[in-house]
Amino acid sequence: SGSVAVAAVDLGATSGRVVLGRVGPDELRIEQLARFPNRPLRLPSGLHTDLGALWRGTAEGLAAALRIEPDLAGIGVDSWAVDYGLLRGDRVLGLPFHYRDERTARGVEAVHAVAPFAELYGRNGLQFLPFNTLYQFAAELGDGVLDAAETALLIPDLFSWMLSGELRAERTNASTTGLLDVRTQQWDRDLADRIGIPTRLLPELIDAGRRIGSLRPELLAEWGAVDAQRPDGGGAASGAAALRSDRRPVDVIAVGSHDTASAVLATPMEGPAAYISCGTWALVGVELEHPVVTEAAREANFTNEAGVDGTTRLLRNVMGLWLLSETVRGWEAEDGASISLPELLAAAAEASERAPIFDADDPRFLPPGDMPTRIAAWYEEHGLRGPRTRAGIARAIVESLAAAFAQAAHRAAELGGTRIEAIHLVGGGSLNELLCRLTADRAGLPVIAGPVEATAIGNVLVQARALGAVDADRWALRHLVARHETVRRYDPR
Ligand code: LRH
Repeated sequence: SGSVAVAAVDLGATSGRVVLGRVGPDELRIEQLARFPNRPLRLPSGLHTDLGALWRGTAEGLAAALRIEPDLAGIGVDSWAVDYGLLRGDRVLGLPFHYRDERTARGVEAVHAVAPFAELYGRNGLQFLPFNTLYQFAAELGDGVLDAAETALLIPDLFSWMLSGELRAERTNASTTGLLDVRTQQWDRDLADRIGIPTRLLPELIDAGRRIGSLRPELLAEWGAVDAQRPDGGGAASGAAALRSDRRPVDVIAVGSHDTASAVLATPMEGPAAYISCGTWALVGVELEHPVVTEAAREANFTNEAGVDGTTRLLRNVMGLWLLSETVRGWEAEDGASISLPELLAAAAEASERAPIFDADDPRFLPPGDMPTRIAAWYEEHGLRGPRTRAGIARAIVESLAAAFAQAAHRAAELGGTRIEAIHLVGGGSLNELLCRLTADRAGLPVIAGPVEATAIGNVLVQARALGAVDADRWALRHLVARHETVRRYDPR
């Protein structure tokens, strides 16, 4: 049929998943095979990512993929941006830091002392976010660990290496480090040198759609891919799927490894539109052919991230569902019982208590911890009466997010010199009806919500195209998404 089966490993801020995708010229089917929590670890050194838990979940998901689809042709990995693991030879040096770890403040100071933000923006085109990789590196300078490392790999590159043994830096995610030149799309070694970041840490760059390597044979063997012909294979006896000894290797393929790059690729835009990729973060912007590195864009703190196929995402990070999830997490701890999000949102939709909106992007909301208290403090400092009830607080959060979304979408269009007729909202946030409705109302534009799994779909599509199962530019890929996924439209009132 010309269709191909591939597995997407999609690691998000709160959970990771492995998705099996089947793609052909008129086929796009995805099936979630594994979902596992991603919970940061608070250690003496700070906040870290639980690499072991993510690898175990990935391994179990990929083993399931190989069981269901012995002809699995490709694996692609995407995740949140900016974070990295350090390698010396084939050893991972400790657990990656989590970008919400507050050590980065040190790094910001150190970097800006050498290269002020205005200069950085001219070189890397990135909005200021205190956790951009270059600040994280700078915060680690002097504690000896970077000195011991030979290579730094962003999280998806780290997983691709664990899968294939190959060291590469996929470009869309490399563009979030602050060390990629926004014009040449090459490492800015000169900048790294000036900050004191060893340039040997920066691996060879690779574009989405290129093959990284093959799945290591020992993993293929371990994940149930037993050769039934071999007497010790035990394929039939153990019930494991038997793989032919002439089995083609499984390709590990570079996808838009920055989750936002994959999500935007699979956003079913068909005309002039803005997108909001809304999960823990909300990334609000427009897709362009070229970066916009102007003073206006810098002052509005808009970023130019690299997209699949050489595109630019001119966007802003808005705090996203983090505000809500961290609030709920606090209440749950207080109650010692879990809270139903749909019920909370229903109460928020009906809430009689209406507070003014607050600045969802205030940096105080970045670290984990007591969110309602921080929100209350914001209102107090601004001489405003904040919400008191839980429904009222949830309403204020959603209302404030919607306002920030609407503003960022219009601003992106203005800065990018494009028109927008609709806003596409993809990711987990697309299930939040109140958020979609309020965004449409505030923006005065229709919001088209879905697909929820845009990131995994974007991952799968790039692999399928690399393997020759579809021959399509990004608009044709989006059209495939539009034909096979259902979306929901919210018209502004
Ligand atoms: C969204 C995301 C975002 C980054 C943040 C660290 O998951 O990749 O684009 O800014 O995580």
